[in-house]
Amino acid sequence: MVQKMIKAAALAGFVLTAASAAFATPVSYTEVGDAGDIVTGAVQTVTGAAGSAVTSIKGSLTATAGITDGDAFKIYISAPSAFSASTTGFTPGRNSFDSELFLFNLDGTGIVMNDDDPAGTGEQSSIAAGNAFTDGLSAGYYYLLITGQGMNPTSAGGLIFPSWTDGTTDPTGLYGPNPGASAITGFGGNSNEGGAYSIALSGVSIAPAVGTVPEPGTLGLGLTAGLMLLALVRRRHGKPDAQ
Ligand SMILES: [Ca+2]
Ligand SMILES: [Ca+2]
Ligand SMILES: [Ca+2]
Repeated sequence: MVQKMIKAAALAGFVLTAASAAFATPVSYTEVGDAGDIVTGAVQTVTGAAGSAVTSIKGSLTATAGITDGDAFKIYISAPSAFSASTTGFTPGRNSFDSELFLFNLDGTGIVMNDDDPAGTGEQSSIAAGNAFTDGLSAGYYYLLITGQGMNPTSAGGLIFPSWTDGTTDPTGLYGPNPGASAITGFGGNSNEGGAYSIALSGVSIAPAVGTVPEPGTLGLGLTAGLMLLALVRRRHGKPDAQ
């Protein structure tokens, strides 16, 4: 009887522990104040409960005598092959401008960018899952940058990405960094585009807390919780330990 109770209590504790991680509420992050652009101001780290999926980032690019505002967010890409970022899901009052999306390594070197959605839905931007630039990435932290069209990241090695204003580049492509490009140092040009945005995300989450799921330690935690529960039950019922 006691052994059955131990097993049941241990199982309950384990299920509770596993469930809390598996069913964490998805995070829709909202910019606090104004996020920096990697070069100027502080990049904002997307925060929430450890292990939660991050489904969107909402914020705004503000016009001040021409728009020179870029917003960068530090995101944890947990599933690189599933990673996508898109402003194409227009909702009234959001994404009603010509955006650009960029993904950077934390050292400021470029990975991929898109100006206009490759699927041809308009001037909003989309980095779709399964592209050659993000498929081979390791899970970890990256910078996601949004600008209005016309703000082009530059480096000591020149423009980091092709610019559609070169007269030959199709703005609907996905582009990796130009040969010779190095870490971002600033922007060439500014933009007349801006406003409120919502970036839909997949393959992004809040990084799991160190030492938790799915490590074997989780089992130990569940077992401990279960045994504590059992001890409580037995104390309440005043039953002596069965030997
Ligand atoms: Ca902003
Ligand atoms: Ca900004
Ligand atoms: Ca665009």
